[in-house]
Amino acid sequence: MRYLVTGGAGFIGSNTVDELVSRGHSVVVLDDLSGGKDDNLAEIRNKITIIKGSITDIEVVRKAMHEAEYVLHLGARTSVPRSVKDPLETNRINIEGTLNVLVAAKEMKVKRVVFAASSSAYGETPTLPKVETMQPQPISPYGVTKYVGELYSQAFLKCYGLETVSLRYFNIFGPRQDPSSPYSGVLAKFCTAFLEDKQPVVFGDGEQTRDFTFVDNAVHANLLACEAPNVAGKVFNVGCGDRISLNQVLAALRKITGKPLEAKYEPPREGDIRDSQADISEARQFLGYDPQVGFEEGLRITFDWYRESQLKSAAREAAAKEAAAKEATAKEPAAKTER
Ligand code: UD2
Repeated sequence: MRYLVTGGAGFIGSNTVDELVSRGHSVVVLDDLSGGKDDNLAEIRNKITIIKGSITDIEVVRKAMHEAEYVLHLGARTSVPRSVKDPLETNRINIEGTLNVLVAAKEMKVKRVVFAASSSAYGETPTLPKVETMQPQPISPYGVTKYVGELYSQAFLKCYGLETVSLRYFNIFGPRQDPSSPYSGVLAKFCTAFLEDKQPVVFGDGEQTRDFTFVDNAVHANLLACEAPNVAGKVFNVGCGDRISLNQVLAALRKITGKPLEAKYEPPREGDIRDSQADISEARQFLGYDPQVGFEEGLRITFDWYRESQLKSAAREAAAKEAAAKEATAKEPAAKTER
């Protein structure tokens, strides 16, 4: 099978591409590397086609989609606070970009588009857990764009017969989630804070809760959503069905690392939701989805991954310094002779 993965060099995208490749599929990645990294695909670069370009350019999207049977549309501008700061940019990438993907998919008659939707669509609806039949009430520009993506996906099924499935991811975390931006996901931030013995920053009182979901579960759902029968036009929650507070996350990290780090508490962020928890019965029933890795195990794997990657980059830096020093010494006699 041939898959196009938009945002395939990103966090969830590259983990999905790894799995597709390991199952022997042919994969094209479309990514403008604004959030994604070439490095995320380093180990499989020779096995896939990478097109550097943006989903906001429909010609690029058409080219990338050539002969694709399935499209996993994961390319997006993530982050609630970033969308609050720059709603136009989030709108352009998440709504116009999604529309381009859908238009191209309709033209190319792809079998199905799986759209990366978000739990942020629910907004501050008071009921927990969140069920897909609840009326979405997004409270941030980001949440609005993700919900509009679902609506467009459903409209394309109705108007053009294009099969689409939307997956509302609930706070996905794991290896390759970028910790370096002020807009990075909280678990990436917390893990690296513990590694570097820095105080983790908590926005609010830390009692807000999320259904933190390890990335393998999202990958598992992505692949199921491509092939499950009778799901066109549907929306599914992808989470674990649990609710964990930031203070509980910090306690778990203290346990894993043995470090008694205390958090620094700052005012809550605009657009933030208080609580989030998925009801995953629909995904279980229609997709055959079942969370593969629980929160604590996922957190351990993730923390170990950040530690390993820090060690690797320190080793790379040391090797580069050594090489530079050797080169300088090798040039020295020549420089002396010239004088
Ligand atoms: C939203 C979506 C999520 C995904 C994501 C993409 C919800 C419930 N979830 O995640 O499914 O689409 O957007 O970006 O809408 N925080 C800190 N310290 C930090 C960073 C964050 O305390 O250093 C807090 C933050 O204020 C929030 C919580 O941690 O209360 C989670 O923040 P996040 O940015 O990791 O994810 P969130 O929930 O906005």
